[in-house]
Amino acid sequence: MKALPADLAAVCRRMKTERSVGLAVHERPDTDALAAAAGMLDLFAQLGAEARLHVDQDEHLPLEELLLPSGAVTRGPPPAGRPLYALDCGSLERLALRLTSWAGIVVNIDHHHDNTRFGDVVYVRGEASSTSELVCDIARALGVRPSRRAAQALLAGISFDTGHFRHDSTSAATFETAAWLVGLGANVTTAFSMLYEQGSLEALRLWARAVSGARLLAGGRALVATLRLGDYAAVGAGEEETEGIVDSLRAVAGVEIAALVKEQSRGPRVRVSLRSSSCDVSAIAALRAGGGHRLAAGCSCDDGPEEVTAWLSSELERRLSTASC
Ligand SMILES: [Mn+2]
Repeated sequence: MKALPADLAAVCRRMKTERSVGLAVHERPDTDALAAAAGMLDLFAQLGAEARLHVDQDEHLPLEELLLPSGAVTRGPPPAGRPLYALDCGSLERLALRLTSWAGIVVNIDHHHDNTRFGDVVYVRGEASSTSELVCDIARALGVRPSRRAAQALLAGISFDTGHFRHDSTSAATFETAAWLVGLGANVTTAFSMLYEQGSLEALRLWARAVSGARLLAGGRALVATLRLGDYAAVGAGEEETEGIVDSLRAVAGVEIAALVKEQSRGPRVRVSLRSSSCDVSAIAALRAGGGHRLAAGCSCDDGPEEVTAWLSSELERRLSTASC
């Protein structure tokens, strides 16, 4: 048998000794983060350890009932000193828990290339499709087969982070992992429907408003749309119903960078989502203290939507006027 990579072996060793752990995910957790948590909850249950997912009081957990077993979430931090498993989170400051340090052991399992490598045990693979895929690697290394329910969640996590197996992070290993999950009872159609076919008519109308107002920049190499509070109100959509809009903009022929500027009524005044087919947009997000992946990143700030759109437009014009971005 091939020897396990040292970092993967270290995570497995640590997990086998646990009796009671806390899991945590990044703020505003997405399907991959929650699916990774669902997978880890299942692995710990099978290892005979008690595990719970801890998030702040006000965090919204999308698809919670579908992804997570009931009663698995605690609002607030774990008891002091308990091992904390951070999932799909680039830094300790971005956790969906107000912690800046943790007295207990921290285990960092993630696939963000800009992960700060925080924690005592670090299993980070910047090239992996998703944290859900990494949890599957851990399961196989442990010799544990996820339950059918956990397998379904993990498949959804991989589907979400790869845009259903189309982003460039989708590797042969990703397909092998998906095949393994299907073998454990997960269903691809169920995953697709859960993630991509539950939109509301209001969300579709919001998409139409964003698309119709989008502006081409840099000779057609960038496309930027802005949603203001009045846009959500006009169609009756929620502020979170913007999933997929920026990807549609990016899919236009010739567009190398797409951006969606979203005004918000709570939290930071504006959030920006960036997508690219070739350029490192995490570098643009970093200019406003954001981050993410090379081809999919985001940032937020308290300036108004017009100011942010103007700043972003000139930044994109400047970057795309040079030969490479
Ligand atoms: Mn992820």
